[in-house]
Amino acid sequence: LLFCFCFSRGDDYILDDKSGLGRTFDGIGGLSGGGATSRLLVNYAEPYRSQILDYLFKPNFGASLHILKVEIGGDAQTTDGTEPSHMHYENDENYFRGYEWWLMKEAKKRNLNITLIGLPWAFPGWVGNGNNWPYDFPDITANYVVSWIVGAKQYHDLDIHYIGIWNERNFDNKYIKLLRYTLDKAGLDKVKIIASDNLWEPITFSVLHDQELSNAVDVLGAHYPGTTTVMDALKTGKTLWSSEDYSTFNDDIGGGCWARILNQNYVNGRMTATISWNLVASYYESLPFGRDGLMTAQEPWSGNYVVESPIWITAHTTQFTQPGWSYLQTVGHLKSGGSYVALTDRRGNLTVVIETMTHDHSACIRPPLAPFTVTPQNATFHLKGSFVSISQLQLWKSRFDFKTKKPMFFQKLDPVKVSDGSFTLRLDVDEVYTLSTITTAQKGTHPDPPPSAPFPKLYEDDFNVRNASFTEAPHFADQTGVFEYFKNLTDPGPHVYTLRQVVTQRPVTWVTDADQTISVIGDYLWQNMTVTCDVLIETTKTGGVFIAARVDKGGGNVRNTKGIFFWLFADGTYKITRDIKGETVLAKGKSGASSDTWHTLSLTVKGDSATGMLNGSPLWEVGVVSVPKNGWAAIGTASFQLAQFDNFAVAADQ
Ligand code: 147
Ligand code: CA
Repeated sequence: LLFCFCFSRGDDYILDDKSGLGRTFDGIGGLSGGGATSRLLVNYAEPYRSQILDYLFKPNFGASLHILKVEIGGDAQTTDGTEPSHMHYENDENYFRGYEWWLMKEAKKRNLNITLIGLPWAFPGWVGNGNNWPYDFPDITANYVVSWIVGAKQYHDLDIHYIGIWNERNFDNKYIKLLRYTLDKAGLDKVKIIASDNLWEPITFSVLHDQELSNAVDVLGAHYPGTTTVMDALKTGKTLWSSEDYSTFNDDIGGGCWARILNQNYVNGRMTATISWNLVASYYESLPFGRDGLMTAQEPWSGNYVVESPIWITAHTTQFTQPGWSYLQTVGHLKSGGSYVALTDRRGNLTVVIETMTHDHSACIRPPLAPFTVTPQNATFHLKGSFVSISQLQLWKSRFDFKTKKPMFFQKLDPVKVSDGSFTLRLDVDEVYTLSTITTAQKGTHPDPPPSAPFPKLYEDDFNVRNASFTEAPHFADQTGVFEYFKNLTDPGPHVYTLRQVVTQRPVTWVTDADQTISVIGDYLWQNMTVTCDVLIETTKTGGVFIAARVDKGGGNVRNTKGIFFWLFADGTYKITRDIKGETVLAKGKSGASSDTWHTLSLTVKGDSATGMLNGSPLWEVGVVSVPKNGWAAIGTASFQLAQFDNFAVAADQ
């Protein structure tokens, strides 16, 4: 009898607000960019594109995110591509480039209260005045960033709530203070500053030792904090965020990582916001960090997308609490492993989120996860203080099932009856529970999207788009430089609408961009293919462009890209190389080509050989060593120079 009695009760946990509350909750978010992580999303046809956005942002539907953080495009490679700047050149301003404006508006359409954040990874070259450094002329950098915030309001009616410094790179105290001053002067005193989107140190040290800097900084944002902070960060009294986190392959272990850190970033590190890199995996999966998003939408050509487990794990928190709620002081670890957090709106509502993720099913990409054990347990929660008279709580459950691979996510169960102010739960391992007085949560669904399909084997684009909704042509993923739709006002006809590479100076980079520009497209598994494109070199003498096949790298590795590159130069020569650097030359010769006149290039790669044509006539033929075996098609330029492309076509064999 005694045995049964002990067994029915669990370990005891108190949920109480009598001795005050914990920190204010700031929300859960997703990060678009750093870089080009939403590139393919914009090319989805309706209704699929709206469905994806619903799963991300619609309240009481899916992830129902509270925060959207975006990259401020800097024309440079920032992980999975480049994003365009609103100021390519010093005298240039355009607030309609790229897709982050559109994304912010779509997010806000669904959730008027969404918190918006901007952060630069890279800057156009002129911001550094020729140096690969944004702080030599801090006034230029501050004005550049503030222009982006002003443009967001002026052209899109978007209020940016937080602004960052320089992603995972050095900060400069003088610059941060100047940014604060410049914001205030522009009437943007409500825009808060996050610093420094890197580690807890040295920003914490600087804030502790410099009162003026401390006054300028509102939030200490750390990346991949491993759920912990440092004593000095707590000592600053500042709001603490995990301003970039997750970056884990979005299978169920990725979902487990997300479940664990969403709770434990507060339990262990007192962080009141967590932002996922990335929001949605909408970039070619063979680029770096493939599928590291809350869900996957990497096939605009098929319309297929996948709502992955992190979406429903997010819902466990986001649908039951809002920015402005408070954590209770009574949060913590469970006796047999796992954690619980509790939040209140201070008007009687209560939300409890419990996770029991095991070590091996919740490891994130970084940092390494120290061993711990989780075993099944009973947990009894005692409601005290304002919560004492709550009689029932809504109950939602996710169960990762790594054994039978039949997981179940975000399922509504019968409400839990609270008797004598307490309730007991039987917790198995690898589960997530939400208990809440909030009754509005829903597991949203849209009809299944079309089935997955590879990139079409025959693909062409004449770029003849009169009123493009986006500046970039579908499916081209810029890896160095920026390729935009362009209108040639003086062209007699065939090439009025083209695609143009527009970055003319090496940016202040985040990783090492190539010395050439390149945009990739197609299927990474392609081997044999014919790539055809009309090209216009705009730079006399030193100008040059290429088309390429079997292009094997992008992202931070773009400098080391290999493939088969067919180059045409303004000096009347051509070259075939095995690399973007142009070092391994397979053939070269005279072409008779020059700048300012259109040429048609065609490149066919089959097995171990390749052939090329210029203006419809065979120009060269080589036996190519079959490395790389496969890769994307690509276009590009020989340096940061203007050039145009038209009537792109690719025909792949397999
Ligand atoms: C972050 C970047 O901020 C993102 O743009 C994206 O590249 C993401 C991919 O995981 O990572 O950068 C980091 C790169 C390396 C480390 C941490 C963050 N690291 O080695 O600890
Ligand atoms: Ca055209």
